[in-house]
Amino acid sequence: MKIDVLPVFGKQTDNQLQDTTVVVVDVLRATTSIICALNGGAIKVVPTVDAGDAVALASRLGSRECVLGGERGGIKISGFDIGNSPKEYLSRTVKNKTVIISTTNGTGALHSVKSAEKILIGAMINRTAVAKAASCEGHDILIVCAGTDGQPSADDLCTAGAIIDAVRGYATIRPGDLSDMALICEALYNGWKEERFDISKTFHYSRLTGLGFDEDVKFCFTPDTTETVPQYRDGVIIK
Ligand code: 3SL
Ligand code: MG
Repeated sequence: MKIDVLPVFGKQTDNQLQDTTVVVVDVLRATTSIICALNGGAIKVVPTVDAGDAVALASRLGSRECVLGGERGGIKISGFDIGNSPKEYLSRTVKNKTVIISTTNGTGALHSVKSAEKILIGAMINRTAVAKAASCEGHDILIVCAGTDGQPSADDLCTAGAIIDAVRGYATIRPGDLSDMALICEALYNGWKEERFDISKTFHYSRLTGLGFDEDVKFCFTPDTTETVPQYRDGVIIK
């Protein structure tokens, strides 16, 4: 089983998405929040790239049916019900509702791979569960990272490494199966786990703590707190 990591979405070829299980990662914070929405009882999550599309869909469905969530630059979009804190998505607000979410990078990453047959939602909180689900598919795995504003983001790369490390428990990985980027991500994860690499100094992580989201980043970087592995299909994310 070959494993590759795309450090920033958007550069994959259609070939790379064929016969491949795709895992989309935006650990800070979109994919973590999406997992939380489904754990919080949301019926489904609809990701949109454009905030205006999210608003239009929400007004079609009506406020009884849906919750409108999202951020730009980490801050809740004006007029939206909630921002992008995972804990907002675990709250009663989302129970039995359709969650419509638009975020700076994460929802773009999801849209960029929508032609793939199997798309799983990955984060640190479900790293072992998503690794197991991806391994069980028996195809090669491509981890697509959201990145931050078009640049690779250490938080996503570290999470990709955490997922690859967990895949080792479910599949045989032979020499040459991991791409250089996959090996780099795994090394980064091991550095973080062994406290040699301080993730809190990296750009997006420290931007979020600067905005007061210390609890969020701690939550997002606590491994294996859930077994939920959402799937993205036909524009909708379900458990
Ligand atoms: O980029 C995204 O999609 C967001 O998850 C970014 S933030 O963590 O909410 O700032
Ligand atoms: Mg991110």
